Amino acid sequence: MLDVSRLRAFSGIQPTADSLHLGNYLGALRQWVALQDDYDCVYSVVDLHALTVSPDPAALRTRVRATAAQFLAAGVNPEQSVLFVQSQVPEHTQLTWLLNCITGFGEASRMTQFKDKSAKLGDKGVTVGLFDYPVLMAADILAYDANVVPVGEDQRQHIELSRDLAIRLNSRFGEGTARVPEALIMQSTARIYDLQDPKAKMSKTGHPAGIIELLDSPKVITKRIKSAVTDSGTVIKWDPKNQPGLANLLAIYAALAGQTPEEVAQQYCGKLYGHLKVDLAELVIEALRPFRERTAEYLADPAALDGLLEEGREKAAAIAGAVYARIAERFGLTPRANRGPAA
Ligand code: ATP
Ligand code: LTN
Repeated sequence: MLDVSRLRAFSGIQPTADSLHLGNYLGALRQWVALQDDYDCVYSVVDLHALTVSPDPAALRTRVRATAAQFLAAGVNPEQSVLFVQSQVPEHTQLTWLLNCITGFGEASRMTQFKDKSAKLGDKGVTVGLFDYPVLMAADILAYDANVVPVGEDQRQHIELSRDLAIRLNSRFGEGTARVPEALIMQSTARIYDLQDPKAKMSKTGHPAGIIELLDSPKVITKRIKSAVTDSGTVIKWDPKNQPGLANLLAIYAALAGQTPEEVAQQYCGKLYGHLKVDLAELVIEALRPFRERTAEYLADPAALDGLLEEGREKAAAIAGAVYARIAERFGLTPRANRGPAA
Protein backbone atom coordinates (compact mmCIF):
# COMPACT_ATOMS: atom_id res chain seq x y z
CA MET A 1 0.00 0.00 0.00
CA LEU A 2 1.24 3.51 -0.72
CA ASP A 3 2.40 5.39 2.32
CA VAL A 4 1.68 9.09 1.90
CA SER A 5 4.04 10.08 4.70
CA ARG A 6 7.04 9.01 2.61
CA LEU A 7 8.70 10.93 -0.20
CA ARG A 8 7.67 9.80 -3.64
CA ALA A 9 9.94 8.60 -6.46
CA PHE A 10 8.85 8.41 -10.09
CA SER A 11 10.73 7.08 -13.10
CA GLY A 12 10.18 5.45 -16.47
CA ILE A 13 11.96 3.49 -19.16
CA GLN A 14 10.93 3.32 -22.80
CA PRO A 15 9.95 -0.03 -24.36
CA THR A 16 12.24 0.59 -27.33
CA ALA A 17 14.02 -2.79 -27.36
CA ASP A 18 13.41 -6.43 -26.48
CA SER A 19 16.01 -6.19 -23.76
CA LEU A 20 17.21 -3.41 -21.51
CA HIS A 21 20.98 -2.90 -21.41
CA LEU A 22 23.59 -2.58 -18.72
CA GLY A 23 23.38 1.25 -18.86
CA ASN A 24 19.66 1.15 -18.08
CA TYR A 25 20.29 -1.28 -15.24
CA LEU A 26 23.27 0.39 -13.57
CA GLY A 27 22.15 3.95 -14.35
CA ALA A 28 18.50 3.61 -13.40
CA LEU A 29 16.83 0.29 -12.63
CA ARG A 30 19.18 -0.73 -9.84
CA GLN A 31 18.47 2.57 -8.05
CA TRP A 32 14.74 2.04 -8.53
CA VAL A 33 14.94 -1.23 -6.67
CA ALA A 34 17.08 0.18 -3.87
CA LEU A 35 14.73 3.13 -3.31
CA GLN A 36 11.70 0.98 -2.61
CA ASP A 37 12.39 0.58 1.09
CA ASP A 38 12.56 4.29 1.75
CA TYR A 39 10.34 5.89 -0.88
CA ASP A 40 6.85 5.53 -2.15
CA CYS A 41 7.80 4.46 -5.71
CA VAL A 42 5.93 4.72 -9.00
CA TYR A 43 7.57 3.14 -12.05
CA SER A 44 6.28 3.20 -15.59
CA VAL A 45 6.83 1.58 -18.97
CA VAL A 46 6.68 4.81 -20.96
CA ASP A 47 5.17 3.58 -24.21
CA LEU A 48 3.98 7.03 -25.33
CA HIS A 49 7.59 8.19 -25.33
CA ALA A 50 8.52 5.18 -27.45
CA LEU A 51 6.02 6.33 -30.11
CA THR A 52 8.34 9.24 -30.90
CA VAL A 53 10.60 6.81 -32.78
CA SER A 54 7.72 5.28 -34.82
CA PRO A 55 7.94 1.67 -33.61
CA ASP A 56 6.32 -1.23 -35.39
CA PRO A 57 3.00 -1.80 -33.52
CA ALA A 58 3.54 -5.54 -33.03
CA ALA A 59 7.06 -4.96 -31.70
CA LEU A 60 5.83 -2.24 -29.35
CA ARG A 61 3.13 -4.54 -27.96
CA THR A 62 5.71 -7.25 -27.19
CA ARG A 63 8.22 -4.82 -25.77
CA VAL A 64 5.81 -3.23 -23.30
CA ARG A 65 5.35 -6.61 -21.60
CA ALA A 66 9.03 -7.51 -21.97
CA THR A 67 10.06 -4.24 -20.33
CA ALA A 68 7.59 -4.68 -17.46
CA ALA A 69 8.87 -8.25 -16.94
CA GLN A 70 12.42 -6.92 -16.71
CA PHE A 71 11.45 -4.31 -14.11
CA LEU A 72 9.98 -7.13 -12.02
CA ALA A 73 12.95 -9.43 -12.62
CA ALA A 74 15.32 -6.68 -11.47
CA GLY A 75 13.43 -6.48 -8.19
CA VAL A 76 10.66 -3.91 -8.59
CA ASN A 77 8.14 -5.26 -6.10
CA PRO A 78 4.53 -4.71 -7.18
CA GLU A 79 3.31 -5.12 -3.61
CA GLN A 80 5.48 -2.26 -2.49
CA SER A 81 5.56 -0.02 -5.58
CA VAL A 82 3.26 1.00 -8.39
CA LEU A 83 4.20 -0.52 -11.76
CA PHE A 84 2.12 0.52 -14.76
CA VAL A 85 1.99 1.32 -18.48
CA GLN A 86 2.01 5.07 -19.20
CA SER A 87 -0.59 5.11 -22.02
CA GLN A 88 -3.16 3.43 -19.76
CA VAL A 89 -3.36 6.53 -17.57
CA PRO A 90 -4.76 9.33 -19.78
CA GLU A 91 -3.82 12.11 -17.36
CA HIS A 92 -0.25 11.94 -18.70
CA THR A 93 -1.32 13.29 -22.07
CA GLN A 94 -3.90 15.64 -20.57
CA LEU A 95 -1.32 17.22 -18.30
CA THR A 96 1.12 17.40 -21.23
CA TRP A 97 -1.28 19.76 -22.97
CA LEU A 98 -1.48 22.06 -19.97
CA LEU A 99 2.30 22.07 -19.71
CA ASN A 100 2.66 22.67 -23.47
CA CYS A 101 0.79 25.90 -22.92
CA ILE A 102 3.32 27.18 -20.38
CA THR A 103 6.49 25.87 -22.11
CA GLY A 104 8.44 28.29 -24.27
CA PHE A 105 9.15 27.16 -27.83
CA GLY A 106 12.75 28.32 -27.38
CA GLU A 107 12.98 26.52 -24.07
CA ALA A 108 11.93 23.22 -25.65
CA SER A 109 14.23 23.86 -28.62
CA ARG A 110 17.24 23.90 -26.30
CA MET A 111 16.88 20.26 -25.23
CA THR A 112 20.08 18.55 -26.34
CA GLN A 113 18.48 15.12 -26.72
CA PHE A 114 16.01 16.60 -29.21
CA LYS A 115 18.83 18.31 -31.09
CA ASP A 116 20.85 15.07 -31.24
CA LYS A 117 17.94 12.87 -32.25
CA SER A 118 16.57 15.29 -34.82
CA ALA A 119 20.04 15.73 -36.35
CA LYS A 120 20.18 11.95 -36.82
CA LEU A 121 16.66 11.71 -38.27
CA GLY A 122 16.91 14.62 -40.69
CA ASP A 123 14.09 17.01 -41.57
CA LYS A 124 11.55 14.45 -42.73
CA GLY A 125 11.71 12.17 -39.69
CA VAL A 126 11.34 14.81 -36.98
CA THR A 127 7.85 14.94 -35.51
CA VAL A 128 6.09 17.31 -33.15
CA GLY A 129 5.96 14.33 -30.78
CA LEU A 130 9.75 14.11 -30.63
CA PHE A 131 9.91 17.83 -29.93
CA ASP A 132 7.32 17.50 -27.17
CA TYR A 133 8.97 14.44 -25.58
CA PRO A 134 10.46 16.39 -22.61
CA VAL A 135 7.10 18.01 -21.83
CA LEU A 136 5.42 14.60 -21.71
CA MET A 137 8.21 13.52 -19.39
CA ALA A 138 7.57 16.53 -17.14
CA ALA A 139 3.88 15.59 -17.09
CA ASP A 140 4.80 12.04 -16.01
CA ILE A 141 6.74 13.38 -13.08
CA LEU A 142 4.42 16.19 -11.99
CA ALA A 143 1.30 13.99 -12.24
CA TYR A 144 2.60 11.98 -9.27
CA ASP A 145 3.84 14.89 -7.15
CA ALA A 146 7.21 13.15 -7.33
CA ASN A 147 9.95 14.38 -5.00
CA VAL A 148 12.76 12.49 -6.69
CA VAL A 149 13.42 11.05 -10.13
CA PRO A 150 16.08 8.31 -10.32
CA VAL A 151 17.70 8.43 -13.78
CA GLY A 152 21.03 8.36 -15.61
CA GLU A 153 23.02 11.50 -16.38
CA ASP A 154 21.56 11.87 -19.91
CA GLN A 155 18.21 12.83 -18.37
CA ARG A 156 19.47 15.69 -16.21
CA GLN A 157 18.41 18.45 -18.61
CA HIS A 158 14.92 16.97 -18.95
CA ILE A 159 14.48 16.92 -15.19
CA GLU A 160 15.71 20.50 -15.06
CA LEU A 161 12.87 21.40 -17.47
CA SER A 162 10.37 19.55 -15.25
CA ARG A 163 11.60 21.59 -12.29
CA ASP A 164 11.31 24.85 -14.21
CA LEU A 165 7.76 23.99 -15.27
CA ALA A 166 6.75 23.09 -11.70
CA ILE A 167 8.23 26.35 -10.40
CA ARG A 168 6.39 28.26 -13.16
CA LEU A 169 3.09 26.57 -12.27
CA ASN A 170 3.53 27.57 -8.65
CA SER A 171 4.38 31.16 -9.46
CA ARG A 172 1.50 31.56 -11.94
CA PHE A 173 -1.22 29.67 -10.14
CA GLY A 174 -0.09 29.72 -6.53
CA GLU A 175 2.15 27.64 -4.27
CA GLY A 176 1.09 24.02 -4.04
CA THR A 177 0.04 23.74 -7.68
CA ALA A 178 2.93 21.37 -8.43
CA ARG A 179 5.71 19.70 -6.49
CA VAL A 180 9.22 20.60 -7.67
CA PRO A 181 11.08 17.33 -8.35
CA GLU A 182 14.78 16.58 -8.02
CA ALA A 183 16.96 14.34 -10.15
CA LEU A 184 18.52 11.43 -8.29
CA ILE A 185 21.63 10.45 -10.20
CA MET A 186 24.06 7.86 -8.88
CA GLN A 187 27.39 9.43 -9.86
CA SER A 188 29.46 6.24 -10.18
CA THR A 189 27.09 4.70 -12.75
CA ALA A 190 25.48 7.85 -14.17
CA ARG A 191 26.83 7.14 -17.63
CA ILE A 192 27.86 3.73 -18.92
CA TYR A 193 29.53 4.01 -22.30
CA ASP A 194 29.25 2.13 -25.57
CA LEU A 195 31.83 -0.70 -25.63
CA GLN A 196 32.83 0.16 -29.19
CA ASP A 197 32.73 3.93 -28.80
CA PRO A 198 33.56 4.93 -25.23
CA LYS A 199 32.67 8.55 -25.91
CA ALA A 200 29.01 7.70 -26.64
CA LYS A 201 26.56 6.46 -24.01
CA MET A 202 25.46 2.84 -24.21
CA SER A 203 22.03 3.14 -25.83
CA LYS A 204 19.26 0.79 -26.96
CA THR A 205 19.43 2.43 -30.33
CA GLY A 206 23.24 2.38 -30.52
CA HIS A 207 25.55 -0.04 -32.34
CA PRO A 208 24.67 -3.64 -31.26
CA ALA A 209 28.32 -4.57 -30.59
CA GLY A 210 28.61 -1.68 -28.15
CA ILE A 211 25.76 -2.84 -25.92
CA ILE A 212 25.42 -5.53 -23.29
CA GLU A 213 21.78 -6.47 -23.18
CA LEU A 214 20.51 -7.81 -19.87
CA LEU A 215 18.98 -10.78 -21.68
CA ASP A 216 22.07 -11.59 -23.78
CA SER A 217 23.38 -15.17 -23.55
CA PRO A 218 26.67 -15.79 -21.71
CA LYS A 219 28.31 -16.41 -25.09
CA VAL A 220 27.27 -13.04 -26.47
CA ILE A 221 28.27 -11.24 -23.26
CA THR A 222 31.73 -12.78 -23.43
CA LYS A 223 32.09 -11.82 -27.08
CA ARG A 224 31.02 -8.23 -26.49
CA ILE A 225 33.37 -7.72 -23.56
CA LYS A 226 36.30 -9.40 -25.30
CA SER A 227 35.92 -7.12 -28.32
CA ALA A 228 35.41 -3.95 -26.27
CA VAL A 229 37.68 -1.09 -27.34
CA THR A 230 40.43 -0.51 -24.76
CA ASP A 231 42.50 2.44 -25.90
CA SER A 232 46.16 2.22 -26.83
CA GLY A 233 47.77 1.85 -23.38
CA THR A 234 48.77 -1.46 -21.83
CA VAL A 235 48.79 -0.57 -18.16
CA ILE A 236 45.64 -1.04 -16.13
CA LYS A 237 44.92 2.14 -14.21
CA TRP A 238 41.89 4.35 -13.49
CA ASP A 239 42.24 7.20 -15.97
CA PRO A 240 38.83 8.02 -17.51
CA LYS A 241 40.19 11.01 -19.39
CA ASN A 242 42.98 9.25 -21.28
CA GLN A 243 41.70 5.67 -21.19
CA PRO A 244 37.92 5.96 -21.48
CA GLY A 245 37.43 2.44 -22.88
CA LEU A 246 39.28 0.82 -20.00
CA ALA A 247 37.62 3.15 -17.48
CA ASN A 248 34.20 2.04 -18.71
CA LEU A 249 35.09 -1.60 -18.08
CA LEU A 250 36.48 -0.76 -14.65
CA ALA A 251 33.33 1.21 -13.80
CA ILE A 252 31.09 -1.70 -14.79
CA TYR A 253 33.24 -4.14 -12.83
CA ALA A 254 33.22 -1.87 -9.77
CA ALA A 255 29.45 -1.36 -9.88
CA LEU A 256 28.76 -5.09 -10.02
CA ALA A 257 31.39 -6.07 -7.44
CA GLY A 258 30.51 -3.31 -4.97
CA GLN A 259 33.98 -1.75 -5.20
CA THR A 260 35.37 1.55 -6.39
CA PRO A 261 36.95 1.63 -9.88
CA GLU A 262 40.26 2.64 -8.27
CA GLU A 263 40.19 -0.52 -6.15
CA VAL A 264 39.52 -2.68 -9.20
CA ALA A 265 42.35 -0.99 -11.12
CA GLN A 266 44.67 -1.62 -8.18
CA GLN A 267 43.65 -5.29 -8.13
CA TYR A 268 44.59 -5.67 -11.82
CA CYS A 269 47.72 -3.57 -11.65
CA GLY A 270 50.43 -5.34 -13.67
CA LYS A 271 47.96 -7.73 -15.30
CA LEU A 272 46.85 -7.79 -18.93
CA TYR A 273 43.68 -6.23 -20.32
CA GLY A 274 42.61 -9.70 -21.44
CA HIS A 275 42.69 -10.89 -17.86
CA LEU A 276 40.36 -8.12 -16.72
CA LYS A 277 38.01 -8.83 -19.62
CA VAL A 278 37.72 -12.54 -18.84
CA ASP A 279 36.91 -11.81 -15.19
CA LEU A 280 34.50 -9.02 -16.06
CA ALA A 281 32.62 -11.26 -18.50
CA GLU A 282 32.24 -13.85 -15.73
CA LEU A 283 31.04 -11.22 -13.27
CA VAL A 284 28.44 -9.84 -15.70
CA ILE A 285 27.23 -13.31 -16.67
CA GLU A 286 26.74 -14.34 -13.05
CA ALA A 287 25.05 -11.05 -12.12
CA LEU A 288 22.60 -11.37 -15.01
CA ARG A 289 21.86 -15.10 -14.82
CA PRO A 290 19.06 -14.86 -12.20
CA PHE A 291 17.73 -11.77 -13.97
CA ARG A 292 17.35 -13.68 -17.23
CA GLU A 293 15.67 -16.60 -15.53
CA ARG A 294 13.17 -14.42 -13.67
CA THR A 295 12.33 -12.42 -16.81
CA ALA A 296 11.54 -15.69 -18.63
CA GLU A 297 9.28 -16.76 -15.75
CA TYR A 298 7.29 -13.52 -15.85
CA LEU A 299 6.97 -13.71 -19.64
CA ALA A 300 5.78 -17.31 -19.46
CA ASP A 301 2.59 -16.14 -17.75
CA PRO A 302 1.27 -13.13 -19.67
CA ALA A 303 -2.12 -13.22 -17.92
CA ALA A 304 -0.48 -12.84 -14.51
CA LEU A 305 1.75 -10.06 -15.84
CA ASP A 306 -1.25 -8.23 -17.30
CA GLY A 307 -3.01 -8.65 -13.95
CA LEU A 308 -0.10 -6.96 -12.15
CA LEU A 309 -0.10 -4.14 -14.68
CA GLU A 310 -3.84 -3.66 -14.25
CA GLU A 311 -3.43 -3.37 -10.47
CA GLY A 312 -0.66 -0.86 -11.08
CA ARG A 313 -2.82 1.11 -13.51
CA GLU A 314 -5.58 1.46 -10.91
CA LYS A 315 -3.18 2.78 -8.28
CA ALA A 316 -1.45 5.11 -10.74
CA ALA A 317 -4.76 6.44 -12.08
CA ALA A 318 -5.95 7.28 -8.56
CA ILE A 319 -2.86 9.42 -7.91
CA ALA A 320 -2.60 11.04 -11.36
CA GLY A 321 -6.36 11.66 -11.56
CA ALA A 322 -6.38 13.65 -8.32
CA VAL A 323 -3.21 15.61 -9.12
CA TYR A 324 -4.42 16.43 -12.65
CA ALA A 325 -7.76 17.66 -11.29
CA ARG A 326 -5.92 19.97 -8.90
CA ILE A 327 -3.70 21.45 -11.60
CA ALA A 328 -6.47 21.74 -14.22
CA GLU A 329 -8.66 23.59 -11.75
CA ARG A 330 -5.87 26.11 -11.09
CA PHE A 331 -5.67 26.75 -14.84
CA GLY A 332 -9.35 27.66 -14.70
CA LEU A 333 -10.65 24.59 -16.48
CA THR A 334 -14.15 23.58 -15.43
CA PRO A 335 -14.15 20.20 -13.70
CA ARG A 336 -16.55 17.52 -14.86
CA ALA A 337 -19.63 17.49 -12.61
CA ASN A 338 -19.03 13.90 -11.52
CA ARG A 339 -15.27 14.14 -11.11
CA GLY A 340 -13.75 13.00 -7.82
CA PRO A 341 -12.13 15.49 -5.43
CA ALA A 342 -8.88 17.24 -6.38
CA ALA A 343 -5.76 16.26 -4.41
P1 ATP B 1 17.18 4.97 -26.33
O1 ATP B 1 18.55 4.55 -26.71
O2 ATP B 1 16.06 4.19 -26.95
O3 ATP B 1 16.99 6.45 -26.33
P2 ATP B 1 18.00 4.43 -23.68
O4 ATP B 1 18.84 3.23 -23.81
O5 ATP B 1 18.64 5.75 -23.42
O6 ATP B 1 17.01 4.53 -24.87
P3 ATP B 1 15.82 4.99 -21.96
O7 ATP B 1 14.56 4.26 -21.91
O8 ATP B 1 15.77 6.27 -22.69
O9 ATP B 1 16.97 4.10 -22.57
O10 ATP B 1 16.44 5.22 -20.53
C1 ATP B 1 16.03 4.58 -19.37
C2 ATP B 1 16.91 4.95 -18.19
O11 ATP B 1 18.22 4.42 -18.36
C3 ATP B 1 17.09 6.46 -17.99
O12 ATP B 1 17.04 6.75 -16.60
C4 ATP B 1 18.44 6.74 -18.55
O13 ATP B 1 19.06 7.87 -17.96
C5 ATP B 1 19.17 5.47 -18.18
N1 ATP B 1 20.28 5.21 -19.09
C6 ATP B 1 20.18 4.97 -20.42
N2 ATP B 1 21.39 4.75 -20.96
C7 ATP B 1 22.28 4.87 -19.94
C8 ATP B 1 23.71 4.75 -19.85
N3 ATP B 1 24.42 4.47 -20.92
N4 ATP B 1 24.30 4.91 -18.65
C9 ATP B 1 23.56 5.20 -17.55
N5 ATP B 1 22.22 5.32 -17.56
C10 ATP B 1 21.58 5.16 -18.73
N1 LTN C 1 13.11 10.18 -21.07
C1 LTN C 1 13.42 9.12 -20.15
C2 LTN C 1 12.30 8.16 -19.95
C3 LTN C 1 11.24 8.81 -19.16
C4 LTN C 1 11.31 9.19 -17.79
C5 LTN C 1 10.05 9.77 -17.49
C6 LTN C 1 12.30 9.09 -16.83
C7 LTN C 1 10.02 9.17 -19.61
N2 LTN C 1 9.29 9.73 -18.61
C8 LTN C 1 9.79 10.28 -16.22
C9 LTN C 1 12.02 9.62 -15.56
C10 LTN C 1 10.78 10.20 -15.29
C11 LTN C 1 14.63 8.41 -20.68
O1 LTN C 1 15.24 7.77 -19.92
N3 LTN C 1 14.95 8.46 -21.91
